[in-house]
Amino acid sequence: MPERNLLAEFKAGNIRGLARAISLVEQRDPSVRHLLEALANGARRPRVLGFTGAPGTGKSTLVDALVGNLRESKLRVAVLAVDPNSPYSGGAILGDRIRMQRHALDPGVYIRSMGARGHLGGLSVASREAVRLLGAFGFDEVILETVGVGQSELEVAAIADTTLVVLTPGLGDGVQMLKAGIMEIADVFVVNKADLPGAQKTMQEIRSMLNMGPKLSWRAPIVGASAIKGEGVVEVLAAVERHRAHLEATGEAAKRAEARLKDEAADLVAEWARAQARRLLDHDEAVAGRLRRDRIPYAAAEEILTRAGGRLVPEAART
Ligand SMILES: Nc1nc2c(ncn2[C@@H]2O[C@H](COP(=O)(O)OP(=O)(O)OP(=O)(O)O)[C@@H](O)[C@H]2O)c(=O)[nH]1
Ligand SMILES: [Mg+2]
Repeated sequence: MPERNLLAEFKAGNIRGLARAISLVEQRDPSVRHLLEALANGARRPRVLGFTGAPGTGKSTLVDALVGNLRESKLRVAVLAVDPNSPYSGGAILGDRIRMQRHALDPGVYIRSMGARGHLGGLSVASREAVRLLGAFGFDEVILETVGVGQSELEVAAIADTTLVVLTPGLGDGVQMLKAGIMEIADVFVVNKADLPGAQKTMQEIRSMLNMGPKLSWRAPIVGASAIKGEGVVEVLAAVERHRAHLEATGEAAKRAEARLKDEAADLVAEWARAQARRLLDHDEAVAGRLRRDRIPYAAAEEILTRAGGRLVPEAART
């Protein structure tokens, strides 16, 4: 049984086992479930930092600097660069999106890219499972980097404990440069490339926007940084620590953990149900025939759910 070998490799701390497991997650291989269940006992959830922002704002450069900093505190760090524009990558490094090669030889650092295109759950289901695997493998911190396109920021925010939105000076006309929904998901704003002109103005604009918004118990700090010069990195980490302390102190951490688990369960149901629906629609004459006759999907959809009878797990997962 391949997954039993995988479990052994995993428990032995073999990084190739981890890489293989994440590839299975990417491919949505049902056997991963057994591995995750076997590893669940006593596994700690790592702390998850989400980095999002427009292309080229310097997320990877910043993450690279942060990793260096976290390593000085002896924390084991995994970086998951999720690219919503790429098809599932099978672990290949996506072009030059990952600028963290200097950590390549450090066994306390694991860097991995994942494509999310062509997967119906977006980046959510697979990234959550990858986070679980990384935690079970012993990483203390998982950094999730994703380009802010489509729904990806919201998806990152749903997975991360702390979400950092990375902006740069002069990206556009102030208020307009912030996509709808960003104010709500940002736990920390980073204005990177502060070595370029206009950083103060951008920070001021974000501040005004925050002032216009509702009063929240956590006011997202705005940190200026120049990742390329290594400036502001300590301040970014300090803001993250303050946010974490706030989550703990207010009981928000536990609430978010529960909400995340619910999201995860609901997303799995959706994924399994969709797979089951496709299978029946494509291969089951009764269901397909009903759809052809009705010319409207409701009764067929209901029949699929009834037929599933609580067994939506893909066939292969039951072996
Ligand atoms: N001037 C300046 N340039 C920077 C800074 N940080 C990053 N850059 C440059 O900005 C470009 C993009 O950096 P990345 O770190 O790849 O940006 P990214 O946000 O990860 O990019 P994507 O993953 O493609 O969205 C590179 O040429 C970096 O050298 C900075 O603090 N100042
Ligand atoms: Mg990048």
